[in-house]
Amino acid sequence: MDIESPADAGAAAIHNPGRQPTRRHLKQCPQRPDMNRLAKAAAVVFAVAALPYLAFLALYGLLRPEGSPARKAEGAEPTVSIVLPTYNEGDIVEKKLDDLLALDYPMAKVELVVVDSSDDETPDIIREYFADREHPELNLIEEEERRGLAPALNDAYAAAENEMVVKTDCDSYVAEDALRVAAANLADPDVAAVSGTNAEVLGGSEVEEGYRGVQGHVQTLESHLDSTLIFHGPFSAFANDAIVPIDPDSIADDTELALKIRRNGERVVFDPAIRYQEASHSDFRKRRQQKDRRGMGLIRLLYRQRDALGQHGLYGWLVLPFNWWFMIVSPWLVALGVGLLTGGALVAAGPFGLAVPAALGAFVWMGGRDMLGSLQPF
Ligand SMILES: Nc1nc2c(ncn2[C@@H]2O[C@H](COP(=O)(O)OP(=O)(O)O)[C@@H](O)[C@H]2O)c(=O)[nH]1
Ligand SMILES: [Mg+2]
Repeated sequence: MDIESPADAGAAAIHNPGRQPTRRHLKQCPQRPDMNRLAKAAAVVFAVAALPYLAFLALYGLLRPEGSPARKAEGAEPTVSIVLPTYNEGDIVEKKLDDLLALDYPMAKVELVVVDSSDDETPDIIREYFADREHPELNLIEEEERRGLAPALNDAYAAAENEMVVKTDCDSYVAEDALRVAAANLADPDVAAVSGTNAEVLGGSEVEEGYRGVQGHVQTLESHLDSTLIFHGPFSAFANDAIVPIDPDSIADDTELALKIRRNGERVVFDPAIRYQEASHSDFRKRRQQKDRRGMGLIRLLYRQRDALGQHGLYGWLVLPFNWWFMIVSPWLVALGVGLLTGGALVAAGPFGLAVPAALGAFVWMGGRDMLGSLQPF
């Protein structure tokens, strides 16, 4: 962009009273190199940040993956251990038990392993609920004191005796056919773990198989390439003989277990036909804290398991690098790009240049409050 200096403007006005810039004048005008360079650098940084996403999109278009990649065996009916960790869930645990007992599965083949660290009436409610029930069998592990979710889960997994182990959170509800669909996936000898999708409606045939969200598409593609990374707290199913202990301080417990199983050589996949509903905090601040904690847990897990990069086939060559890019690298690149763009805008427009970070701040603020409509996935 050509901008004249005051001295140039004076000279041009003398030779060219109509103040039309001459060709010579245009050529000689000094540039504002800083702004140009900053804007160009920002464009390059944004383009680099976007590249892996575009590559992933292209791969998706090429492969058009649908559903689970497992060779599913409909009718598979292994014995099942449902693992339910509870911490002060007195208000909702009964509804959760109702939900589990309503699952379409022979309850004689199911045991429920509850690991409880509560100091409220949760364990009493559970004991009373099962007092006159024969099935499913209850194994209630009561912790003396709360040590955190990961050690509690390790104990519950060690106690689980059946072939398929399903981990579920107390504040979530699972579609009636979820155990059957999970069992069909695990019947594939190459697959040792499967997770599902957060669905708007449970149990209705009006719900399509496919999950419309971006994450569902990404996890479907990852699974078809090899295995997916993220496993979800409301429903994750594992082959019992594939389970290994997770780090006692793990925050991303379900994902960590799946990742370790993949590292041991078996596939861990996503099936959009497994549906659950997760209650989210109505309080914005709590929801934000929950998302931040989960995000930090995943980032820490990726970092701790960084030696898996480049190992284990396409999982270590594509899936893990993509998640590194998504969660760790590209956010910093975007921040750098915004910084450069803001610098350029400040040079060009003075204080008005602050409109750039202000617009981005508003976008992030609205995104945090689910106010972006169809732009929300961004
Ligand atoms: N046994 C046990 N269960 C826990 C502990 N902390 C959380 N939970 C349970 O783990 C599940 C997931 O916890 P939640 O607070 O919903 O995690 P979030 O969904 O990630 O915010 C719930 O069923 C909790 O009751 C703990 O320290 N010990
Ligand atoms: Mg929860």
